This record gives sequence, C-alpha cells and structure tokens, in this order.
Amino acid sequence: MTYRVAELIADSLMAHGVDRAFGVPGESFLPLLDALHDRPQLDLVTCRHEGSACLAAVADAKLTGRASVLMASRGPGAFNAALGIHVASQEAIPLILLVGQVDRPNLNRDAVQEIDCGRAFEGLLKWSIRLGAAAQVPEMMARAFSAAHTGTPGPVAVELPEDLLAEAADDLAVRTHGVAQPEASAAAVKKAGALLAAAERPIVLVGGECRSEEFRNDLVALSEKWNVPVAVTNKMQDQFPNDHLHWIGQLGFFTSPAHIKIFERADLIIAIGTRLGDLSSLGFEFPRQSSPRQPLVHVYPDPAAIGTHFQTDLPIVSSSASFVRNLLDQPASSRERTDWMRVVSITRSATHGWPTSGVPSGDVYGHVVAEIADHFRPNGIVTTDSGNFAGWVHRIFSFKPSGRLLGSACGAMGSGIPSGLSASLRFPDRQVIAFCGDGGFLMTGNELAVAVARRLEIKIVISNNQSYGTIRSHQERAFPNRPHGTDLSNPDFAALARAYGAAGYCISEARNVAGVVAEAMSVRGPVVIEVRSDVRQSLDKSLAAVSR
Ligand SMILES: Cc1ncc(C[n+]2csc(CCOP(=O)(O)OP(=O)(O)O)c2C)c(N)n1
Repeated sequence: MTYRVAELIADSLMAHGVDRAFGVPGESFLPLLDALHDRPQLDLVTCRHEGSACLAAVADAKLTGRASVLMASRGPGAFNAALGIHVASQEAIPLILLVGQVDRPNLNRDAVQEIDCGRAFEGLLKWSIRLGAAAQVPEMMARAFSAAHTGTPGPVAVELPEDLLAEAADDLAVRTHGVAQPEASAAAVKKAGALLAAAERPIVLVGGECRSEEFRNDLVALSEKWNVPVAVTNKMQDQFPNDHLHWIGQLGFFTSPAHIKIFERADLIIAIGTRLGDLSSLGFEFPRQSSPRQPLVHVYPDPAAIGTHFQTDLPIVSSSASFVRNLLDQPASSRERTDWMRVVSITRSATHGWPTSGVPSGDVYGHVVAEIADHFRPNGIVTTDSGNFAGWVHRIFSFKPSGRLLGSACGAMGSGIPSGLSASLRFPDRQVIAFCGDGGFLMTGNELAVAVARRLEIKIVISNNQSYGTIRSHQERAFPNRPHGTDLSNPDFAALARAYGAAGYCISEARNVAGVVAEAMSVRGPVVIEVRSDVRQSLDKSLAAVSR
C-alpha cells in the first residue's frame, strides 16, 4: 500500500508529541482524516465551530506545554478559527494550524474558499508555509513545530493542498528538529542574586511562559530561600500557592488599589516568563521609568521581548524554568525584610481569600462561587471566560501548585467552555469547573454537545445577568445612566443544557445555593448551573475595581 503525504503529516504530528487535535472537518483535507482513521493514538476532537476548536487547542497547549494542533478547512474554517489564532498570538501559545487548501493547479485562480493564510493572518502568525511538494514535508513540518516553540511561542500555519495530501511519500520519513532552550550564563544568574540580596523591597513577577508543577514548586522554594514575595500576571493565579505568606496576588483587570501601592513601593522587580505587556505592567507604569526608577531584571526566552517597553538593568535570555532552577542553586543571602513582608501580608488579606461573609447577601452569584470553592479539590481545574463574573472567582478561589486556572489572559470571550473541554479531556479524573457569563456562554457554549458526546466531567456555571455586564459597567463609568447595546435576552440555560443531554440546574435565591450546588457537584457527566444574577451587583464590584 502506498504511504501518502497525509500519513506522513499524521506521523509527523505524533513524532512531535501530538496525541490530540481539535477541529472541524473539511473536504479539503479528507486524506488527512483518512490517515487519522488508522491512528487512534491521535485523538481528533471534532468541534462545532473552528473558533472554539482553536480556543480548546490553545487551552490544551497551556496544559501540556507542547504545541497543540487545530485542523480547519480552507477559507471559512480558517477564518472561523481567527479568534483562537489571535489568543495564541497574544498569550504566546505554541499552536499549529493545519489548513486544507485547494489543489495546487488551482492556486492563485480565486478557486472557491482559497485562502492565503500568511496574508490573512499577517501579524499574528510566527511563520506560515504552503506545502508544495512531498519532499519538503518532513523538513517543513519539523520547522513548523520549532517556529511555534522558539523564542516567544505562537501560532504557525501549514497549508495543505488537497492533491498533495494524496500524493505518494513512500521514500520519506518524519523529522524532528528540536527547540533551543536558552539558559542564563552563570555570571548573569550571580548578578541577579546580588541584586536580589541587596534589595529591601523586591518583587518577583511571574508570567505564564512555564506552567509546570515542577516549575511552580521551584518558584516556592526560590521565594522561601531568598525571602522574596511573588506576584503573577493576569489570570496566572495558579502559578503560586494562594495561601502562601509570600503570595501578593495578580496584576490585571482586577488589580486592587492596595496592590498598586505595593508595586509602587518595590525597589527591585524580577520579571520572569512575561513580556511585560500593558496588563502585566499596570498599563506600562510598573516598573516605574521616572525617578526614582524601579530597577528591572527581565528574564524571557526571546531577546526581542526584553528591553522593548522598559529600561532593563539586567536582561536575561532564558526560559523561566532554568533561570529559577539556576538561581535556586546559588547560595542565598536572605534578608529579613520584616516590614516589607508585613505590607505584603496586609495587601494579600485585603484583596484575596475573601471569606464567604464578605459576599453581599443579595449577590446570589457570589454565594454560588463561594459554595463551589468549598467543593473545589486541590488538583481541580478552573476555567474562566472573560467578564465581570470572573471577579468573584479570582477573589474567592485559592489555588495550590497542583491546581490549575485556565483563563483568557488577553480577555477574549468564548474561552471558558473550550478550555473546560480540553481540561476534562486531558485530565478525565480531575474536577473541572468552567465559569462563564451569559454573553460568553452563548459564544462557544455549543461545544456542550462535544462534552455530552464524550461524557466529560465538566461543571459549567453561568452568571446570567442578562447583560454584557462588563461593557455595561464601563458604560456606567463613562456615560452614566445611558446603557446601550448591552442588554441580553437569554434562553432558559438549564433547559438548554438538558436539551443537549447535560444536567441543568438554575439558582435564583441565596437560600437554595448550598443544596443545589451540592447536588450539581455530585452528578456525573456535564452539568450546567445557571445563576440568575443581578447586573447591578457586578456593576458595583467592577466600578470598585476600575476606579483605581
Ligand atoms: C470575543 C470578544 N468580544 C467582545 C469582547 C468585549 N467584552 C469584554 S467583556 C464583555 C461582556 C461579557 O459579558 P458576559 O459574558 O455576560 O459576562 P459579564 O461581564 O456580564 O459578567 C464584552 C462584550 C471581548 N472581550 N471578547
């Protein structure tokens, strides 16, 4: 039997550690689907929209640390996937897009659904290639993976002309090229240690470049050995144990005035695994560039991401994991920093670990989040869509290194359900809870069909405030009492869930919270808990958050 290019591509994926791909099938890559038919080791998750499939792939890459794969048909499929491509680019997630393409003889002839991915997604993709001949497939597939991972990770597109997929590839074999792991020089690590030892009020700021449990444990050890508090960038709350004395909190949409003060007082910032974009730097104001300037040690695997926005005292091109490990190996001259740690502790207790009693009695949704947090297991996985409803999740949930939070760091709506899908597929035995607003749920909630088909253990909580509440709160701030275009009229979500074949619950009163949550959490398979929330509650909360 002839070995075809489609099979070579499938084998190349597996050689790069791909055991799952997401997508929507298309006539443009039938031979690839056929190749997967004989390769059950590679699980193809067929979704209901390429946008959510792509977001699910992004979430899977966050969970595994490896490039994930999206398969989409040409024009319509690729453009539907655009949201996930944008998110992968914004959040530096390695992603391989396999896009079916028209036959080679018809390229550049305006054939139906023809797309030029390189041009269509220019500025988002790290690299793109239109495969033109069988002989180049092994090298180009290997290069796609290297490009997705190297430096600042990101999305790469590989266009697959339909006729090429069916071509013979008998004399070809897969290749893997590997990825350079940049490591700091011993001198640079020593210098970082010296700066840290001399600082009175240092802060380590950690992004999402590495998310492994091993790295997180190393981070705790580093923080304790050097007696330095740790903050994280937006939606990275699971990177450091939230009950640790050295935990400060996260920068991002929900940064409190108390947090802002503590960042202003720091006399050294060691930023690890973050590109220090606007959300990670309080709108480019932290580290302060005006006098007195805050010294910055910036550690990132891509030299192009260092020294871009901030004067950098010690630029270090390194992966987060190896830098933290190397600094751990240095002899530490730990300082007491008693006053500094007291300020950290006051800030932390003011803004994190809210007791249930801190939730206003009328805020039913806040009580539901608190109740679910009581059921949350240490190795559970929380996913969040984007919106005001996530405020309570960040305040109430407490993460340990064994737990996971998958949120959209760049604030794209629609990621909650696809991320939950990925989490549940990757870790079928772990608790997975997805929080969404009514707006976000109806963007990608159709993937509930996939959750039901695969009997996934996923609990979905929808805050139904009949509003694009976040935008409404921005409107109230900018144009008081003139809401426009933000009201929503919704289906009965619990009934909708049942129509999909999931269990559906609805909570509208505080007195029902404990009973319904307990029952819903004990049900096997996908469960939807709709919470009838009041948009005015989230307005109050978000106004407090944005009035910083
Ligand atoms: C894909 C996408 N579209 C639009 C926005 C702008 N946006 C940010 S939050 C938000 C409203 C979220 O509403 P909902 O999901 O109901 O949550 P709520 O804020 O009401 O808690 C919108 C429209 C976005 N971030 N992402």
